[in-house]
Amino acid sequence: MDKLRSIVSQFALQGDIIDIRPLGAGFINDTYIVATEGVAPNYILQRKNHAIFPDVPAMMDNIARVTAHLKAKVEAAGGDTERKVLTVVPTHGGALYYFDGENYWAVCKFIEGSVTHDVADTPQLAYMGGKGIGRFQAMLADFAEPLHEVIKGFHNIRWRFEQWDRALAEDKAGRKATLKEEIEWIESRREKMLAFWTMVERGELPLRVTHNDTKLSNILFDENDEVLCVIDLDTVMSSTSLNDFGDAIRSYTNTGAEDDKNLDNVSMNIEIFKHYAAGYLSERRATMSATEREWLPFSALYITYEQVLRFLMDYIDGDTYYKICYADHNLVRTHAQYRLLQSMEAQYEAMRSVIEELLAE
Ligand code: ADP
Ligand code: GN1
Ligand code: MG
Repeated sequence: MDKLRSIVSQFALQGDIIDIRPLGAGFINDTYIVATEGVAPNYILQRKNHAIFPDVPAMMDNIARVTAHLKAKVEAAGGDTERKVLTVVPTHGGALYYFDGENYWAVCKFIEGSVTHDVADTPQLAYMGGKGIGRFQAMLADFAEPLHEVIKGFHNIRWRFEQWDRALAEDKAGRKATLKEEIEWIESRREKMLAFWTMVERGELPLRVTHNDTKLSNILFDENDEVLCVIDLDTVMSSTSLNDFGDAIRSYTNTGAEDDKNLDNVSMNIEIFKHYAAGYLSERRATMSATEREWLPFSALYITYEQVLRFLMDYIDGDTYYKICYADHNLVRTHAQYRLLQSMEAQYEAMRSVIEELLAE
């Protein structure tokens, strides 16, 4: 606590600190809420995962520029710039982060009266989430400056296969021999997934400013399920907007948990798919290319497949990337996400019909 206090004291905060407590259950960073006395704002303190984000200053530069752009948009529309966009709090010296010799830290304002959800249990919530991500992308459509690539090839399956081939060759944890079936899940779909990414490489799918981690818990809602703002901006980069759609579908439509041990719980809920897509298209429809529209349903398969690969690869590597809670956690996640992928594949034509109907409206 004293250590955290001394870190927080580097930042230009208002008010006296009462308490610093851990918050949330992200897989990557360590998040704390910093409570202050009286009317001063409360804050979020995060230890940014330097092993995963090799260039934290570049990442914070992306976040600062993107949030400045969003604030200008919200202000122009007469919205509340304190609640509808994340506010990064600099250090006393004006830096966007503090390096304590070992770790990188960053602070933003805590948005009061906000809630996050782990499960999209109502169609309304899915619709609102889709609208929130659609609006986020729409507001950033005229952001023309280049963004730093904070994690190399984040949703680039060609790069993921390079990592994958290396992981299999090295077999660091000696687990490969037990994973024949799971490895085949990946290999049997390799060409299909590469074909999708080839469209991005050829410019057939345009590059846009994207969030890249659009799971439900990365949106703050108000008490009426209206979206306040999109958070966890660490991975904001340039990519295909379809990744944000696909990753949200992976997260929202799952009838089970991402790490469900009971695979019977896991499937894709097509109703939730429909409502998320309706919300998303209400903001994005006019600005999407024909190719983007065509590949919306496939993006859900692509990102879910990528997630199966990433969890399995981390298991093969000996659990070095994702935080785990027990020994086989990454393998359990692999199986649960694979079950979701199978459910999406089984409902692929239904997803296509939903999108066609929505676009015909
Ligand atoms: P991680 O990268 O570890 O997922 P997040 O940035 O998503 O970290 O934050 C973790 C959780 O902390 C969020 O799901 C949300 O509940 C809460 N949180 C983060 N930032 C804010 C904020 N500015 N205001 C209110 N709650 C927040
Ligand atoms: C991580 O940071 P968090 O927990 O929101 C990961 C995502 C994965 C997700 C799986 C930087 O997201 O890519 O999809 O876990 N973020 C990073 O739940 O790797
Ligand atoms: Mg998060």
